[in-house]
Amino acid sequence: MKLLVAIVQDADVNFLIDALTEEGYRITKLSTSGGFLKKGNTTLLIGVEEAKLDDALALIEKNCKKRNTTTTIINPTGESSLISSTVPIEISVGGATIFIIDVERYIQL
Ligand code: 2BA
Repeated sequence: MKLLVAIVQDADVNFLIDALTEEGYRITKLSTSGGFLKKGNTTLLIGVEEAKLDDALALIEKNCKKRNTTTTIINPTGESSLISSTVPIEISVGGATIFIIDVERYIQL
């Protein structure tokens, strides 16, 4: 068995959970925040049999979209204007960041 730790955008999570549960996957949903943007996102824990791993990854890929957003960072040139020493940057977030971990044992008591 594998444990997928999937970090997804809040905008995608309900569609993704519906798609996964319809196919019989079991999920734990955690409310999390990204360290860079410091905005909410969602982390899903999904235990899957190895034979179903590729199907689960395909569902995540299908339901999680890339989106562009703008944030500000400290001006890397060190030049500060009178108005602000931060500069806007555009970044692409998602579809999903996924860690795939070997599960040593899976027990339900
Ligand atoms: P955040 O840390 O809020 O990052 C949001 C997006 O900001 C990232 O999208 C990436 O495009 C950009 N970004 C992150 N760190 C950056 C940096 N040091 N410099 C420039 N741009 C940066 P994604 O890569 O799609 O990541 C989305 C979320 O997935 C992240 O939210 C974080 O919560 C999680 N994540 C991504 N990679 C991770 C990792 N290696 N370990 C733990 N969590 C990770």
